[in-house]
Amino acid sequence: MNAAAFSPSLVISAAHPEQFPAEDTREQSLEVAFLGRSNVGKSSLLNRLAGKRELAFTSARPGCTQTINFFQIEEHFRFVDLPGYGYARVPVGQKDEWKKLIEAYLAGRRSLALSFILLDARRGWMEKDLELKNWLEFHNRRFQVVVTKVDKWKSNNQLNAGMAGIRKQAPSHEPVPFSAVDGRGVREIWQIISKIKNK
Ligand SMILES: Nc1nc2c(ncn2[C@@H]2O[C@H](COP(=O)(O)OP(=O)(O)OP(=O)(O)O)[C@@H](O)[C@H]2O)c(=O)[nH]1
Ligand SMILES: [Mg+2]
Repeated sequence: MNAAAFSPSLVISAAHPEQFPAEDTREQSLEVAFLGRSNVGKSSLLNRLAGKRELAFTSARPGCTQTINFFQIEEHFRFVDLPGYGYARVPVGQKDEWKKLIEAYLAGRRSLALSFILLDARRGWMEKDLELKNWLEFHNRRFQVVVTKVDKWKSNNQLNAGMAGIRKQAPSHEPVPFSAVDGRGVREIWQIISKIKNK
């Protein structure tokens, strides 16, 4: 089928691993996941890349995405929006549920080809982000670091200093600066995705 015939759409909002869409073992089915702290801008990045403003729900209130949402982007290619971590106001029991759900996805999903770890420009690497990075490395999962909300840096000097600070904390992972407000970084991020798609 012609990829152009596709309009990005929600496949399912999964609250339990049994609800994850079946993995197609015949076709080369690929998934790209968006990971990071609550409110970092995962759903906004996904929408920008998909070119559809309200595909995934976004909110100024942290804890907006509470399920794992699978979006079909092309015939054998999906974006996967996950709940954020590190949101203090979620009840402890709920936090454990999310952690189990996210880990079930990240550990077991064969079609997961690439994850984005998102860092807020104003915060950089935080403890939970480093934990996630170590976890992905341990499980041999490919990932790319994206710094979100770089429009909050008002000058090139601020941008350069901010990016340098983030680079210093994890020198082996070159981050891509991104803004959902002005679209900076979209092309670079699509280039990274294209590499895994065309492999
Ligand atoms: N200035 C600015 N604001 C952004 C950017 N990206 C997201 N936001 C805002 O940040 C808030 C959170 O964005 P979401 O995309 O919902 O964040 P999320 O990581 O999906 O959050 P959870 O689903 O709660 O984990 C919203 O108010 C967005 O409008 C950006 O690049 N720049
Ligand atoms: Mg979200």
